[in-house]
Amino acid sequence: MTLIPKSHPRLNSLLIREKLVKGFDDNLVAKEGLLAHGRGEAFDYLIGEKTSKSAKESIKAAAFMLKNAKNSVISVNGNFAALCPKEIIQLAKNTNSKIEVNLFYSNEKRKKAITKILKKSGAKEIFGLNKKSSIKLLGIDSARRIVDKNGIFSADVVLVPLEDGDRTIALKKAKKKIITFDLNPLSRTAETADITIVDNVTRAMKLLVSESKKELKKSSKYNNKKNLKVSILEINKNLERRAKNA
Ligand code: PTJ
Repeated sequence: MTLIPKSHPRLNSLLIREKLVKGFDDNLVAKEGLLAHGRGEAFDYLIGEKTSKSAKESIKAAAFMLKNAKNSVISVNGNFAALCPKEIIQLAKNTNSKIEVNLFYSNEKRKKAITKILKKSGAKEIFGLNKKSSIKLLGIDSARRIVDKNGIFSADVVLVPLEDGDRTIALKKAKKKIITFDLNPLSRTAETADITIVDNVTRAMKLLVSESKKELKKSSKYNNKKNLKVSILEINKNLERRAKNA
């Protein structure tokens, strides 16, 4: 671990990066996951490295959707497992959701490492590991097409963090409601999901966990397209402010 001075203005961001690099060393994160994180960091910089108003709205709507689902599933990839293992378990408990490991760059070594950290954090049952209950989802070329019959395949709501666009589109075609975390409000996943939380998954998961403990009322006003527009405008505002002070 690198020694980061506590007074560093971007301390949190650097600590998140360290977590991800450790996740790579521990076989949780794919090489490509490091690149994806770098892209995320750039967008986080643009949103000001804090949870925006529009992201808070999405978090509320996501908590409601997960709590009111018949069969919700939290899909876990390498980056998500490395960054938020405890929050994944807490969210699954609060919303009665299943947990399924589903990887873009799938390999058994990474699956084992991810399962281990989830179990260490308190997971009892993890889907996506048993080949006997796996089934192919139509419309996806990557390893992500292999899903669990009793998990993602039969879910009505799926939380897919840091996702590639193809699977989000395929899951939508399979009539599932999709919630995603994506710092990039312009990505295909962000545009396709029913609820896009434009925030760093490390901040947003903590808020989603506490929101999911509350008695919630449906937010009838929530509209993902409008919300995405607001998050782009929030970035714009942030940049204008920076330009004025430059
Ligand atoms: O573990 P695997 O094999 O399933 O692979 C996972 C990755 C992330 C490598 C894979 O899903 C991938 O390549 O994803 P993409 O297409 O790079 O998309 C990742 C999206 O997540 C990008 O839009 C990033 O901006 C965004 N992102 C990266 N880090 C964060 C993030 N969003 C929220 N919080 C982050 N910390």
